Amino acid sequence: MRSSLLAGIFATGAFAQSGAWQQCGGNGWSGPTTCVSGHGCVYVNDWYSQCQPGAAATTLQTTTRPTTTSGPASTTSAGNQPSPTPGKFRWFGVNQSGAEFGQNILPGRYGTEFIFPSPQAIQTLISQGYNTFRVCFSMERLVPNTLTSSFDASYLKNLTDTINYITNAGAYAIPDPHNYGRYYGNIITDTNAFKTFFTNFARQLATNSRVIFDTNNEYNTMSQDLVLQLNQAAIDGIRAAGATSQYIMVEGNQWSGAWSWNVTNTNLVALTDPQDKLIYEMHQYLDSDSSGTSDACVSAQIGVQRVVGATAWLRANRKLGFLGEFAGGANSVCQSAVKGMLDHLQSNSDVWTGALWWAGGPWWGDYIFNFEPPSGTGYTYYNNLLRSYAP
Ligand SMILES: *[C@@H]1O[C@H](CO)[C@@H](O)[C@H](O)[C@H]1NC(C)=O
Ligand SMILES: *[C@@H]1O[C@H](CO)[C@@H](O)[C@H](O)[C@H]1NC(C)=O
Ligand SMILES: CC(=O)N[C@H]1CO[C@H](CO)[C@@H](O)[C@@H]1O
Repeated sequence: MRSSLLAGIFATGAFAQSGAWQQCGGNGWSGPTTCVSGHGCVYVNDWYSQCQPGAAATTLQTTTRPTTTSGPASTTSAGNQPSPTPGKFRWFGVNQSGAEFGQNILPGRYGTEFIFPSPQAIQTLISQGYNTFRVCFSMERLVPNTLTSSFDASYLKNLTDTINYITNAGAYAIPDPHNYGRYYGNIITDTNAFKTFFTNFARQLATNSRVIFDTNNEYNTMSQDLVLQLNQAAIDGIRAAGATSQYIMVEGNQWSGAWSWNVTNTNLVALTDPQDKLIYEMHQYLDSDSSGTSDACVSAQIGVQRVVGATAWLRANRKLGFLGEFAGGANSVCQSAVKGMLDHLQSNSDVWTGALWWAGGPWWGDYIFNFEPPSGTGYTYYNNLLRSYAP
C-alpha cells in the first residue's frame, strides 16, 4: 500500500535525505533515514517515521519504538481538557450518515428520503477498533415547527436509540445537527432560539457522558460574528440543560475547513465554556478545492500541508482540535496524503484529539468515500490503514 510513496522517495535518489514531512523510517522502509537540514526524523509508529521541522536530527531504528518520548511535549491542555496520551488519539472513527439525507424533502419519509445508521455496521466498526461515531441528523425533522417547539417523538426516539446503541457499546456518539447554520434553508439569526433548541436537546442526553455535542455542521457564507454568537448560544444552551460532563465540538465558518481556519475563524478563540470542555472541530478534504467531491488528491503531501496551519493555531491559542470529517479517494496518492495527515495529527495529539472518516451509512452505494462494511469503496481500501490509528 505504500508503493507510490516508496517510488516517490526513490525518485529523489536512494542516498538522498528525506524532505519535510516525508517518511524517514519504519518497518520495511528502505529509503533515506536522515532528513534535510532543519528537520529531524521523528518516530510516529512502528511503520512510519517522519521528517518534522525543528525536531532533533536523529536517525531512529526502523522497527522498535524508542524508549524516549515519541510525541510532542504536552504544552497546551488545561483545566478539564482531556489529558493527551502522546502519539495517541482519544477519539477516532466514522461519520454515520443517513438521518439527514433528503434535505430538500422535509420532513420526508423514513426509509425513503432518510434512514438511520445500521447498528450492525456500527458494531462491525467498533470491532475493528473505532470508538467514535458522528450521527448526522436534520434539525427540521427533529423540531418541525420552530427551533423552540417540541420534538417529533418518533425521530427523536430513532436518533436517541442510535446514540444509546453506540454509547452502550462503550463508544462515543457525536449527534450532529447537519444544518450548515440554517433552518429550512434560512440562516439562523435568532441566537436565543438556537440556545433554547440546545437546552431542549441536551436535556435528552444530559446524563450520557459518552455523548459529545456538535453545535452544527459546516457554517458557511454567513457573518463571522454570527458564527461566534451561534456557537456561544449552543454552548450556553447545553450547559443550561445540566449537561455539564460532556465535551462540545464547535465548528467554524467556510465549512469549518482546517486549511483556512487560521485566516477565517480566528475570532472563535473568544468562545467560553464554564466547564472548559470545548473542542474545535474542523473538516478537511484533499481534492483541489477541499470540497471532498473528487477522488483525486492534489499530491501525496497535501494532507499535512492543509492542516499544519491549524495545528499551529491550536497550539498558539491553547485550544484542542478534532478533524471531524476527512476522506480521500481509493488510490495511492490519496492514501499517502491521508496517511501523512493522520501521522501529523497523531504526532501532535497534544492539540489534536482525533479524527473521523467521512462517511459510513447504509445508503452511500458506490460513493467514492463509502465506509460502510463490508464492501464500501472507502472501507475496503482504507480500513487496514485507518484502524491502525484507533485508540
Ligand atoms: C423510526 O424507526 C422506525 C423503525 O424502527 C420507523 O418505523 C419509523 O418510521 C421511524 N420514524 C422516524 C421519524 O424516523
Ligand atoms: C495558515 O495555514 C496555512 C496552512 O494550513 C499556512 O500555509 C499559512 O501560512 C497559515 N497562515 C497564517 C496567517 O498563519
Ligand atoms: C463532503 C461531503 O461529502 N459532504 C456531504 C455530507 O453529507 C451531506 C448530506 O448527508 C451532503 O450534502 C454533503 O455534500
